[in-house]
Amino acid sequence: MKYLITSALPYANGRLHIGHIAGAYLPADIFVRYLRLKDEDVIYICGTDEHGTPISITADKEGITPQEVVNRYHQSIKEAFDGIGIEFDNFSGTARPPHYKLASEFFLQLYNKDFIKPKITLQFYCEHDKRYLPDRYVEGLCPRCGASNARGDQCDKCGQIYETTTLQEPKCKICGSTPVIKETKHWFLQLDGFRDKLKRWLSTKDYWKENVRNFIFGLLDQGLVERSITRDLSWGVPVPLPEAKGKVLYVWFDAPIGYISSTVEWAEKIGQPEKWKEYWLNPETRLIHFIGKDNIIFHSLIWPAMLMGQDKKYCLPYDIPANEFMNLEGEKISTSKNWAIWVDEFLQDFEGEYLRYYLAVNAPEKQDSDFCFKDFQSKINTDLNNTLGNLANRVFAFANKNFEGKITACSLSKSAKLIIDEADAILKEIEECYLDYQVKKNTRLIMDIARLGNRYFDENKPWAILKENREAVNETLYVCANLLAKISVALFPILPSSMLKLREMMGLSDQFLFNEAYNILDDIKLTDIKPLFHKIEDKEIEAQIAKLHLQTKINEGDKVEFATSKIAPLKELISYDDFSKLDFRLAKVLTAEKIPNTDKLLKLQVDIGIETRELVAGIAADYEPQDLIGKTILMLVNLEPRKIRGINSQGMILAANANGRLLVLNPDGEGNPGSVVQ
Ligand code: B3M
Ligand code: ZN
Repeated sequence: MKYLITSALPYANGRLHIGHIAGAYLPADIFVRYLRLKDEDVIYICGTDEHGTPISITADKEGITPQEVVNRYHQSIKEAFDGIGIEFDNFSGTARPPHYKLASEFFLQLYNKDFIKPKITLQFYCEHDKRYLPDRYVEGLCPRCGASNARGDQCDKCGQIYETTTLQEPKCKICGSTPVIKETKHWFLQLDGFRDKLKRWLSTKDYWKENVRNFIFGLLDQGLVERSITRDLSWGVPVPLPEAKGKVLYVWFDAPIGYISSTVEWAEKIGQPEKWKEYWLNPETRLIHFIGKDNIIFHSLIWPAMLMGQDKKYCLPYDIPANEFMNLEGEKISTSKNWAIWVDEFLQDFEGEYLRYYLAVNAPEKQDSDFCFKDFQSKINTDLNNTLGNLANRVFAFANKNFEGKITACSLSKSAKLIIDEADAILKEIEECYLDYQVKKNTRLIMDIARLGNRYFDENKPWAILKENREAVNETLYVCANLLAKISVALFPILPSSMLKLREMMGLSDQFLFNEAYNILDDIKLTDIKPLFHKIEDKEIEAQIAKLHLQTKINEGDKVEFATSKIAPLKELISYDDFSKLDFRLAKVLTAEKIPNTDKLLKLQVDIGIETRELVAGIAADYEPQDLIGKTILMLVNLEPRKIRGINSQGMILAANANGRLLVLNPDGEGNPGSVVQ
């Protein structure tokens, strides 16, 4: 059996954050590492997704070429993957010539079979910028769920894709004006032509994850509408038809073809240029796409249809284990608000394996999960240090001190045998979970083995019987060493480099298979014992939380400056009910001081009539503390408190942004603190 594993191709338009890793990359890397331990024939393929409007927009903004944007991010993304041990067999990119060739071939074969048809369509056009506005060049309200900031092609909130011109209240993203609708010619993939084949194929997928199945069957019920697969853009794979000058393939049409072109590149690199066919043109191949939930529709309907319409008999996806999302400190990760943990920055402060462990413990497998720094600290300290690290330390230290680092293989007593059997039973369960993408459960099961070892060590009290029964003590150490060896295999897919270190200390080979975890060890000679993990201190975590709040704050500041040359667009209507929830009051500033090491933040104490409040205000660029003391200002007093720079900020003072300068609002006359603003 051959496995062809892919992870969603990250857009070469930004850095990687933890949400990406948790959703599509770490789960795949773990799965691949497990398969390799089972001696399976597996390749792991990825690359950057180098087309699409956001890349053109970045290039326009920075005055560089899209290719330069791509080169920059391809490199930084690759480094981030290396830093956390995500190891692909090939990491390509979709702006390379062989990919263009293959994407054109895909288009033409579908076109020649009438699965792609042209149509005159209506498209947003900006009179000001004199250009069509594909996808993300336009923003508005989602026609399906009404969410704001919906993009031209897909809504982030409900995940639906739709025809751009159905977007409500559209705005040009370049200049902010309302675009007109104009005619243009585009090519459409006739998904309906694959209806029966798709349905038949999907009906065999009863083993898919429930979240994925539910999503697809919902889509099928809505009907298979034709999808526009070309765009009026200059960056992308040119539509391979003479009458389509100036148009390129839609990024989502060419991107999945990148899975194949990257495999072709891999085959060439290893000097066996035909080898990609053994995977892609083999009906038995288990093609598994690891993706985030927002990519389900493309991988489960459009991409399989594209494959079905080719002359070559490509294999179809065997499974699509899409994950849900990871939030951050209780809020949705947002790159635009800079509410994110960037992998490259995180790696400057913590070991990559700590991130792998926490993202595994907290994997968003069945529902959204939350990255919480305090919980991160607690999982690393409790599981890795106090449980696993402790077992290794105490066994190794004891053996070093009393047995010169030698643990001798011995026949096992009944009770010792029971421990080993229990661990082996857990190992079996771990194997099932790996195959079923249940990494989260596996972290718990592996810690169960470590806990078993700690308990056994405690119960046998080797320190108490050392003098009278060295053989019994050796047996205790030997059993624990066996448990550690099992863990070094079972945890390897999740923490490869720490587990290699553990094996090295125990003199075990770095070439091993999962089945060897069930073997009993020979004599052990410990070498170069070092702690496997170290604790994360409170202050390290506090610094991270403060950094997160500051980066999003600074980002807001940046945005304010950016928006000042124009009047900001009006927000959507709210109800009287919504308004009545806001509790605005007059407040009097009692004290004000700068928050050290920040440019924009002041700490204020204010009197709101019934009590004194402390809060952080981002107005230090425009106000000296002494200018504020004694002033009566307007304040929202029922905003949920938030910790900013270690201060519990309870409320928000109101200020107008006048051309980038913040003006604190005052009442027009005397008023007692606590007076209701209505
Ligand atoms: N570039 C990733 C995303 O939607 C997208 C995946 C393509 S996989 C073929 O964030
Ligand atoms: Zn415009």
